[in-house]
Amino acid sequence: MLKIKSDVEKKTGFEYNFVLLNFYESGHAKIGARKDDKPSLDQSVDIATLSFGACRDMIFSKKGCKSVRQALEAGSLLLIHYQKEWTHAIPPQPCVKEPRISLTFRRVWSSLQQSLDEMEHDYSIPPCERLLRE
Ligand SMILES: O=C(O)CCC(=O)C(=O)O
Ligand SMILES: [Mn+2]
Repeated sequence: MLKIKSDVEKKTGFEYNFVLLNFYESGHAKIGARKDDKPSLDQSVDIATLSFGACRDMIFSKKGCKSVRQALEAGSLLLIHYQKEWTHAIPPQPCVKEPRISLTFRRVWSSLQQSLDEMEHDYSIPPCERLLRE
């Protein structure tokens, strides 16, 4: 993981201190629209998303604008610069049968615990997974 982090930092020019792994078992797994605007995130550091496995689409949306669809292929690295009005989501794609993993590298200001608490809220991690982690 440290080697991947260092490669991502070389490519992007940012330094990261937090990584979130999302596992999408199939095209049925999705994440809803979000802004990644938690207070713990350093918004001056773009979030870098590295993709593995199945190609999935990310949809960028803003009120009054046409949505933008970006395919995230295996091995691709996407940089998301924080913008107040835009959200991003991974919609369901039931025809996709293969799993996908994404690593999103972030820079957080605050304590690891505070960042984890905020993300837990954002991702609605069920209590059993929370217990396993503790
Ligand atoms: O899985 C992805 O590619 C993106 C995940 C994401 O944007 C997030 O977890 O905030
Ligand atoms: Mn995100």
